[in-house]
Amino acid sequence: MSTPKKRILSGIQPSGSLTIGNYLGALKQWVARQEVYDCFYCIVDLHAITVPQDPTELREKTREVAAIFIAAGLDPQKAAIFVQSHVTAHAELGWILTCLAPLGWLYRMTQFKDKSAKQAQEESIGAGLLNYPTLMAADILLYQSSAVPVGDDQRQHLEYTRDLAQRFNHLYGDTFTIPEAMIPEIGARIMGLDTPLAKMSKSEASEAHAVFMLDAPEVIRKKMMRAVTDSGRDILFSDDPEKAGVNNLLTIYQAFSGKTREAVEADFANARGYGDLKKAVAEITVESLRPMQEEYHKLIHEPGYLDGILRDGAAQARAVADKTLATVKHNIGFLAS
Ligand code: AQP
Repeated sequence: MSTPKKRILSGIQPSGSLTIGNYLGALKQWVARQEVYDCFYCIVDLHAITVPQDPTELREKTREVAAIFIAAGLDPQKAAIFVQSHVTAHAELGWILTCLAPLGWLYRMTQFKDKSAKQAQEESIGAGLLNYPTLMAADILLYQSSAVPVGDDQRQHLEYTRDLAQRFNHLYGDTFTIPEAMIPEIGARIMGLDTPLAKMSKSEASEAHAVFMLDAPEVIRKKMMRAVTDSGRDILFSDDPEKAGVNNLLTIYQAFSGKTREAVEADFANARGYGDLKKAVAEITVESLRPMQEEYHKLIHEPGYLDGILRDGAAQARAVADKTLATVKHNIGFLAS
């Protein structure tokens, strides 16, 4: 008898255009995992509204992200691809877990500190921003996921999810699978091109900050050539904060090429300076994104096809999520409807 596949879940916010950070840290490994795991991948629109979003743009971005998922290689036959708000169990379990979540745990979250610091006034910080990790815990726990493929920035939220699940299981009996973080060895934290000590983020305003998956080749080249480096010449991997820019470029090159660190450094042993490095990173990025961009530009003109995938994905997701939610409701003492 064959053992059932382990389940994984992950999501990306439609809060802007996807960056190569989102691709290398998350999407690329999602594609690789779909052969081996029972996969649920969602576009987390409920998370996106934790900071202000324009309604028209949010709708467009949600479809754009769906098209990028498919263009990058996610296969709706192998993975359930859906929009978070289409499965109401996420919001319901999110509320139930909110009632269990200690405020102290939430105030400690780095993402909350970073994102709330960017809001001009305290009154404009939504409570949703503070509660973000609780909704993320609900996303993961609804599917009884054993692992969550994410970038390094989500490590703390994963720890929080595990703590909250253990708290629930302790209070109400074994209900949730305790999930593990699944962080890629290479590309788990791509840094901003203009701020190599901060992670690349899709909602950062500066044009020099991120390479987007849909950027045209000339735009990618321009951004890479402007990337912040240092006054040295050594093209080697390094943990020295001074060398963070060069390290980031080498990491991008390594993640796209699939080469070892030694092979990457060997590729640049005879380079005449950082200009050669930047050119090579730009070219490998352009060539790696090219097939995905071509596929994307076909798919985005087929909204009916994309919406069909999202509808089917939501139905598959509901079948699993509603079952967990029913158990949760029973265990905490809600009267059955
Ligand atoms: N720079 C990054 N390097 C590696 N992985 C990254 N991820 C995000 N940025 C990097 C991973 O992408 C997945 C989806 O992230 P998200 O959309 O939920 O939000 P985020 O982590 O907050 O990403 P952004 O791009 O910074 O979005 P905004 O600016 O809207 O907040 C996650 O697995 C994440 O680890």
